[in-house]
Amino acid sequence: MNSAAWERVDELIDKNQNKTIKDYFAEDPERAQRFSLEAAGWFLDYSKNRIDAEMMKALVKLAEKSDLKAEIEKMFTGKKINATEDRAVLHTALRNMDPKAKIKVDGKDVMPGVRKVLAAMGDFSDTVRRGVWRGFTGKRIKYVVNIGIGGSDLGPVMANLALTPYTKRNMKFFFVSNVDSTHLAETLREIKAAETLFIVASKTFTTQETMSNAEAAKDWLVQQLGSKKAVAKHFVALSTAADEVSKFGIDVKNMFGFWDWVGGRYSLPSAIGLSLMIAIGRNNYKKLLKGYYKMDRHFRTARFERNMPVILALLGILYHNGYGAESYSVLPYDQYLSRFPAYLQQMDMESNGKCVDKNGEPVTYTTGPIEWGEPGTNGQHSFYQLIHQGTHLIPCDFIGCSVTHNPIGDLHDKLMANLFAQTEALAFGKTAEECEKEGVEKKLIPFKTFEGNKPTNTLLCEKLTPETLGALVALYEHKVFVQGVIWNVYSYDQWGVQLGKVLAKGVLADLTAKKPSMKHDASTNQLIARYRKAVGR
Ligand code: G6Q
Repeated sequence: MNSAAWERVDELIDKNQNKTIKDYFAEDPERAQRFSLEAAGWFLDYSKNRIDAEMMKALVKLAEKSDLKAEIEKMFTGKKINATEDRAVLHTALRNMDPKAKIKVDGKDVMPGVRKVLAAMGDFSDTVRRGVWRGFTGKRIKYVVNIGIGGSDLGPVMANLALTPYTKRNMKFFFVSNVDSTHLAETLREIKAAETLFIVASKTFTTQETMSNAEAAKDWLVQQLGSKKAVAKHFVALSTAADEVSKFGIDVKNMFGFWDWVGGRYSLPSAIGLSLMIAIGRNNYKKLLKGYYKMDRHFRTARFERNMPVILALLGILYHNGYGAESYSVLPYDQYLSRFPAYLQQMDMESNGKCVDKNGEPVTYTTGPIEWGEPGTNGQHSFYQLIHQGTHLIPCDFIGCSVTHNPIGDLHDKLMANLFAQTEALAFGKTAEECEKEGVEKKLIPFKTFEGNKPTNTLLCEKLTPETLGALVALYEHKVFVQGVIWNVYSYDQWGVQLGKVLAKGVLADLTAKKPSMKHDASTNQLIARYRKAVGR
């Protein structure tokens, strides 16, 4: 992190240490408008933060001194910024709607390939949705089961739920990820083999969980339909690994490809989105990409002072590095966005959960905040207490949509009233004097006083649509990117995840072998022995 630029931010934190968000509002009547902006269908009000114009200037300087502008261009133009894997990072190419766009990786334009796969996905999803694609026994497809994990699961799960109003209601969509057999078993109970399409989603097509579930699903299907030939009509693959796909037994003509420059957690707008495209149709899927693209363009072109992803990133860094806030919470006041915090968890924590910088040196500051959250108003009845009155500082992003898909009486007014009221209470709190005026008993005043001064951002869109969802995902993708640039870490590798993939193999051998090696530590050996005994080995 650029130390001179950071020092200035630190100085301002010291200078304003006795000022609260309330003070800032009292000082500047224009504050709400000054610290708000619109982009790609989203309105961001970030006025309820511990900032003033001077602090924003210092934060923008930090971005500039980190060469952010050049780094953004490197990403968009296909430079190999994922250096530890020697790969470009081009999820933005997947939703580039400019028909003339050319983006080269290793001298080759990637855009024709992107457009070709998108068209093939569109044609395929049309045939499934219209009942032209039939199962082995001639029945239409009614159930779609996406088998994948991590980046090959979380995006489709989140978006399928988020866009429920746009989904084909006479079809049912399932997502099997966990290698816990319960996940697959409970799904198989809900579906009929003759009417099911399994989508095996795996970039590498070697991930233990996905391949085990896919093999088990294949056995079940063959057994249910009585022929191996049924596989061709009930299995398709989403992958970068054609060899592995055909080894598994799926014809590569039923494979939708993508490329090594699409990271798992950024892969929703690639072939990995096929289950979503079948659910919402190719036109709505295009609108989703359009939303992504709008935010991409905003991010690439807006000056940092008016750049939504940059502002969110800088505010995050202010609290994380300046105030020691270890986590932040994302609180969607929209039931359809229930899985959005979980989706963001992977995007943020897998990307910036890094402790060495780009030179391989240990970082001297903290990186990678912990992201968590639940939809409102539910969270208000559980963990908000800690945000209001606990000892941790937890900056929050509140997300709301002005128009509901499901108007019932005044429920939506109440939902939004809660959202706005929470941000108000968090910022302004309640003083002892206010409690006294309300007639609170003297001995209870310390417990009923709210310090306030808790920072929040509020993101509002008119309605949750494919387009606004795409823009929202891109907003956070770019926020994470900016933070990675400022922390000078590689945001696009994930060696910790790779380690997990290897570790379990050695233990599995000891769980199942006739003569286990038992070469582990005493605790692990004990657990293995106990398990073996319980299952009779
Ligand atoms: C994502 C991660 C990880 C990955 C899964 C599944 O960025 O790399 O979550 O998506 O491990 O990998 P496959 O798609 O190769 O099965």
